[in-house]
Amino acid sequence: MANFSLEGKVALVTGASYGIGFAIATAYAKAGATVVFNDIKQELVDKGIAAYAAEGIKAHGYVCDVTDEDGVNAMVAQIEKEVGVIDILVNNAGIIKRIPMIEMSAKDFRQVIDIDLNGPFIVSKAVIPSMIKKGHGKIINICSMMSELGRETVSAYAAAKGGLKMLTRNIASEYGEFNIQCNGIGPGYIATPQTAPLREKQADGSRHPFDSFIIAKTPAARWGTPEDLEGPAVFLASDASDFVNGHVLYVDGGILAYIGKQPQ
Ligand code: NAP
Ligand code: GCO
Repeated sequence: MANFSLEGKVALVTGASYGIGFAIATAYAKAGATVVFNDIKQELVDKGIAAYAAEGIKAHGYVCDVTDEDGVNAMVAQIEKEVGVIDILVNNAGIIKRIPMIEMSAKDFRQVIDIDLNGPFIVSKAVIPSMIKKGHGKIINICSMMSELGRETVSAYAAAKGGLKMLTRNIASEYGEFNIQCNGIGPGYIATPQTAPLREKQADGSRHPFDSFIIAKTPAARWGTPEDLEGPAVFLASDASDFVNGHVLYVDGGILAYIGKQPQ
């Protein structure tokens, strides 16, 4: 029988004070892992530690910006010293800027690419050497619908998440021989702070037009929740997925399979 346990494993989930990262890290703790997370502000790390404690989880939190290579290397060294070698890495930290492309500054475009694509490169590069020495490792990159689809105003984000899909495949290709599996999770539209602007009630109390659009585009006819990602994330972090490599598992309620409900 496949082993879904994470007992004895150290899992680093980036940007996991709240949102999707928090849900994944919480699921990992419940599967037996020791949870480590980072965020860019001490106050958020402190809030995250308290939130994990409220779930009965003793999480290890570090202040670190995933785009700062020296800072990431120092954090990984500190984790290895204080907690243990990282067995599971989830590259979750990410931002989005919703600006029409021809109105977006190169600075804004670069910032999204830096956090959403360079960040996963930097953190993966920092943890792989110890995974090679240990003889196993799991890297899970949080991709997106925008790894496959475009839409207005998210050019930088789609470019980053499309690149992250290919970085996932390349890490899988380059390090599979060391028993390191690198896969992606592609969440659909999930109710978190990142998508709150797309779900805001209108002045007349009606749904945001984008909210209605997503309901029509999703066979499950609902937004996803961070909890919907827990099972897929545990699977990809566990020994049960040791022969799954270079795959992006879309957890989208069926959006990518569906043309969308005919407007009534
Ligand atoms: P979120 O609520 O905005 O949380 C993002 C987290 O990343 C925050 O804790 C944030 O910390 C952290 N972060 C941002 N920049 C960072 C940096 N430079 N270094 C370290 N941490 C950083 O987002 P979410 O909805 O949970 O999304 C998490 C991941 O899932 C992202 O990669 C996102 O692109 C992806 N995703 C989300 C959805 C969705 O519908 N929500 C769907 C598909 C994919 P601060 O608060 O300090 O900025
Ligand atoms: C957007 C949303 C999406 C989600 C997610 C979908 O503005 O279209 O923020 O990009 O965050 O990435 O998978």
